[in-house]
Formats: sequence, structure tokens, C-alpha cells
Amino acid sequence: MIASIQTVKALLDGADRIAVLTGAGVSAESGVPTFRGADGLWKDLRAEDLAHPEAFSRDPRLVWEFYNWRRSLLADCKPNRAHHALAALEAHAPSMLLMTQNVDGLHHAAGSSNVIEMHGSIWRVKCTHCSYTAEDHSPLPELPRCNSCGEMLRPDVVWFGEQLEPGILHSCVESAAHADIFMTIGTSGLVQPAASLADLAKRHGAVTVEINLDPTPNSGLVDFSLQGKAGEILDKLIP
Ligand code: BV8
Ligand code: ZN
Repeated sequence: MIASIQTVKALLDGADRIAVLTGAGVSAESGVPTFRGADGLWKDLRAEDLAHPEAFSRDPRLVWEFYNWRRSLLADCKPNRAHHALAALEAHAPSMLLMTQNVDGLHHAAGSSNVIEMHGSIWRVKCTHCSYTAEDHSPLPELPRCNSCGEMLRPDVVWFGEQLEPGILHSCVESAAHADIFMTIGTSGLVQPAASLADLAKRHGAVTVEINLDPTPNSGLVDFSLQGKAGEILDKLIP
């Protein structure tokens, strides 16, 4: 793998248009549970069963308990060296776009500014009835209510079965289609449409790099599959 790291490092040094997709594995070294790892369960429930509009309409109190638990956990989490390395990469290549599936806000906290939060933010709430939305890091009540119309608030994240904002998806597809290098980091490559961006980038001529602890469905199609911890590998790639 050393040869691959040296090769990818040289490619990054010379690249202009760098597109990066991150997932929960990038935040793992900050102590944030991943979605599908052993730590991904909450009260024996899978995140996928709770991050769902049906789950919310069936039992909003349970879904809010799940999100308030995650917000309280995240309140003490700091960006790790993977987040900082990607912020340093952006400083080196200002045209870089960082697309994240994560909702934890840790890329912004590390100083990355050219970030697309594909699946929204756990720190933002929105009203289930009116256009009210707010960024709020303080602890929320069990069933938060809208300041404007009094109806129930929900987390401003994209749940399973919900579409990504069309503008956001378009920007991600455009970035992958025009990238010199496309890097997918810390994601199991299972959640669509994010998981298809690596293949799209490759089909449009990008050099594709995967950094992940475990093999994924994308490992066989990328040009470089670097298996290991994102922080360790990115530290070697980005001085
Ligand atoms: C949509 C926000 C269309 C909420 C999330 C096509 C085929 C099959 C299914 C579908 C399809 N199209 C749509 C679907 C359904 C669904 C889907 O993809 N399901 C999957 C599970 C099969 N997709 C959707 O519903 C999407 N919507 O496509 O709409 C549509 C069209 C018309 C009408 C209606 C709809 C919406 C998807 C967004 C869901 N929301 N999050 C919240 O966070 O609460 S997704 C959720 O999963 C998180 O965002 C998370 O980031 C994301 C992806 O997971 P990963 O980040 O990859 O995390 P995971 O735990 O899986 O993996 C972590 C990896 O890190 C592991 O591989 C591990 O090895 C590695 N790792 C661990 N530690 C480290 C490490 N790597 C490096 N270093 C380490 N230290
Ligand atoms: Zn409202």
C-alpha cells in the first residue's frame, strides 16, 4: 500500500479539481458511532429504522429521543485528524469540494468551508408545517415545537425514502463528473445516491481513490483502494 499512498500523494499535489465524499467513518475517530458498525445501534434499534419519515409519524417522541441522544453525544465530539487533513487539503486546493453524508458538522468545525451536507444537519431543525427553520446547538425538549406556528419540529436531515435537495444532488453530480481526482472516505458505499458518485466520477475520467477501514462495493471499481483508518492514511497523504 505504501506505493499507492506515494502515487496518490503525487496525484493530489498536482490535481486542480478534487472532489471528496465522506461518510460516518471519517467521524469515527472523534467518537461518533457509525451507522452500520457494531456501535451503530441505539436501544437495539438500527439508525435506518429511526431515520425514516414513517418512524417519525408513528412515534415522533422515540425519533426525537434518538436525535437528542445523538446531539448530546456530538456536543462533546471534536474534529479529528481526518477532518483537519481535509481542511488542509482545501487550503492547498481551493477548488476542492467536500461532499459529506454526515450530519455532525465536524468538517465545518475543522475549518472546511467548501462543504455540501448532502443529508442535512443534525444541528438544524425545521417545522413540519411552515417554512420555519433554525440552527440550534442547545438541548431540545422531547417534542420541540415551532416558534412560528406551534406545530412539531423535525431534524433538518434527509431521511431514508426522502429525496435529497435537487440543487444539492446536482452540485454533487457535477463535481464528481468534472473532478481530476475523486476520493471516497469512510463510507460503506451502501446509501444511494451518494454511493454511485465514485462510479460516475470514474466514468467521466477521474482518478478514483477509496480510503476505508473495510472493503466496500466500490473497492473493486476505484483506481486506488487504501484500507485503513482515515486519519492515519490522510495524515500520510496530506502533510
Ligand atoms: C433517495 C441522514 C430517492 C439522517 C442518512 C437505490 C438502490 C437501493 C436503495 C435505494 C436506492 N435509491 C434510494 C434508495 C433507498 C435509500 C438507500 O440508499 N438505502 C440503502 C440503505 C439501501 N436511499 C434513500 O432513501 C435516499 N433517498 O434516494 O431518494 C427518492 C426518489 C423518489 C422519491 C423518493 C425518494 C436518502 C438517503 C439519505 C438517508 N439519510 N442520514 C441521519 O443521519 O440521521 S444516510 C446515513 O447513512 C448517514 O448519512 C450516513 O452517513 C450514511 C451512509 O452511511 P455511511 O456514512 O457509509 O456509514 P456506515 O456506518 O454505513 O459506514 C461507515 C464506514 O466507515 C464503514 O464502511 C467502516 O468500515 C468505515 N470506518 C469506520 N471507522 C473508520 C472507517 N473508515 C476509515 N477510518 C475509520 N476510522
Ligand atoms: Zn411552523
